[in-house]
Amino acid sequence: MFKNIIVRRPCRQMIHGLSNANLGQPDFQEALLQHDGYIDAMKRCGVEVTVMEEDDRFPDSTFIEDTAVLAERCAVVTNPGAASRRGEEEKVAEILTLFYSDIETITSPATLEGGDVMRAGDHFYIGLSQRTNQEGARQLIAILEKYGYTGSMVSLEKVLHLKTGMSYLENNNLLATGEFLEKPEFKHFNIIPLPENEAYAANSVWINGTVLVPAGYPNTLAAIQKAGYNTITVNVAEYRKLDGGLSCLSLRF
Ligand code: CIR
Repeated sequence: MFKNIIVRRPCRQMIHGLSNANLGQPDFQEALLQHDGYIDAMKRCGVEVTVMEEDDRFPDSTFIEDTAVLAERCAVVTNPGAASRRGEEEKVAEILTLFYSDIETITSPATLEGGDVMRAGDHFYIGLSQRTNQEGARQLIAILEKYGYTGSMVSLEKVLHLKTGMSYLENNNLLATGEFLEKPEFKHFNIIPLPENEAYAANSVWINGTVLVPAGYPNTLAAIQKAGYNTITVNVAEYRKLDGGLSCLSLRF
């Protein structure tokens, strides 16, 4: 169960964030409203929400998930792989001292972004992507093992981050699409497959028994409900324009 969520308000510069989506520039005012909606949805799941102020130095800083990997027994501040995102993690590390006494860090030449880390029980899958290198995964696994967790690497072919294409919904249920439908390391999960035209919704988020699903993906919503979950739909269309999904917008612990 999660007790806390940390989010970071989008900054005006967000419209210049990194993107390969080809969906046009996000509308800042609309993005602020959608962020309000995201926070409300989180609160409905019974968590305490800490809202960090925006930081115009970093257009992508609202995608706070990439800056840390958090669990009950450890907190790890990452070293983002995208050059324009280096430094986002510093303010996050400060906030984390309110919640954790010891904070570990990923250090160069290692790079790692939290979007590449998917937890299932006490095991952490780490995607090797354009943003997370082998050394990043190696450092994270070594840290996790110190605290009694395990980790393994997953090769990625097409997606930005591991969780762009899959989400663990607890109870052995794994939402997956594309390249992840066939990977042998995930075969033991009960896979809820999503069609290519709803691939964006593979990034949904389990919070204390409820699954937050991006608005506009009816087949995904129905499949998650059929698997027995309460759901809340959240409109994050402006963030999709920057390749960001639901999970990217928060740290959950
Ligand atoms: C980026 O390319 O870094 C941002 N525009 C999107 C980050 C999305 N984060 C995530 O999937 N965890």
